[in-house]
Amino acid sequence: MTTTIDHIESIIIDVPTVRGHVLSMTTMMTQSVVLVHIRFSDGSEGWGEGASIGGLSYGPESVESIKLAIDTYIAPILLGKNGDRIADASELMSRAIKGNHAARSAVETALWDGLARRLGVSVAQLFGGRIHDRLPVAWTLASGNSETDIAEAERMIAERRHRDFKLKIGKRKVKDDLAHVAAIARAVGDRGTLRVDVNQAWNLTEARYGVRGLQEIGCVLVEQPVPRDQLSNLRALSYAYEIAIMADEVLQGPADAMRVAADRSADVFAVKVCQSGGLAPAAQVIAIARAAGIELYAGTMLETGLGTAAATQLFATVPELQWGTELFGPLLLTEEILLDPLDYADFSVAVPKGPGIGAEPDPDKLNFYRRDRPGMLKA
Ligand code: MUC
Ligand code: MG
Repeated sequence: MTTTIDHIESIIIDVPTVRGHVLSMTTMMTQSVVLVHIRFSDGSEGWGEGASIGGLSYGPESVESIKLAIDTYIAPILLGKNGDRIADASELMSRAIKGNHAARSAVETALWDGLARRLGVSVAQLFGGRIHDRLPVAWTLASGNSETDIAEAERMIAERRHRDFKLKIGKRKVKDDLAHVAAIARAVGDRGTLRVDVNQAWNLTEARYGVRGLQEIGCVLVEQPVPRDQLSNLRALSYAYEIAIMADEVLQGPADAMRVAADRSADVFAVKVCQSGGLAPAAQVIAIARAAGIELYAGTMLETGLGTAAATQLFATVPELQWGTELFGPLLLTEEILLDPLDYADFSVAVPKGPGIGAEPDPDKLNFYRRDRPGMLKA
């Protein structure tokens, strides 16, 4: 009997962060995400998540637009369709909906979760089977203050939670950012590695000065130093310096991955499930990188444990993640929303065993944090 997609619900939740997360384009005090719940005709269920960062300051999608795309455009074309035929559903979505990768990704993930649960296997199993049981996890230092960041790094190293640190820079003058990175580099020494994410904030002149300075400090990688539409500037930096240049915002799925790989405009890809348009498109981005000899890093849109669990399922199947992962999203939030939280220890996260993505939300937490919580609308 065919298992059809019977019901698709999208829920915006807003969860406070453990501290202000200062990025070049905004400061986050809360992370908002969209959770997608699909019910199938045989009674099975699937969960997915779509996220953005700082409203519309990071990219073209916000949680409000993700929800609207799902409710108004995606759900109507998928309801009644065969839930086991994810390739078909994905093709329907990409023909009817341009862009909106996080929205499509949230639904696609819920379809994979549902299918894997029905088969009694993990999503990793559907992507070829896990190679890794645990994945290394970096942490982002982004309090906006060097001393606070150093204290945070010390704590993370002492707790054996993280030893690879990504510093968010690009908001201050380049020379002030270099002083900030140098202070943290001196404190961390060879107990960890430092990378920076500029979130597109530099022009080419700033980037040349900044990347050279970062290289001299001993920082090992610079993420998306220039705007996403300036591919030739990204390429100029990749060829001019030894320090690794990583593409993030420029990678909005396999077609972009192909463009960046074609003339090797970056040394490393930050692969994000949401930004790629789903687990299968992210797998294609990974395949393009591997074919081009571009190194890999599992990026995050600061998803809750749900989206993070889904991402671990895919990245567990990748032979080599040369730069590890930053799948720390749930740790940035004041509250864990999963029934069974992800296991972070020994500088790594365990890939949940499944079935499905191996995670589901705690209904009480969901009810508490949902934006449309009864009583909240009238307040
Ligand atoms: C980004 O641009 O990579 C990932 C980690 C973090 O702290 O922010 C995000 C966004
Ligand atoms: Mg980034």
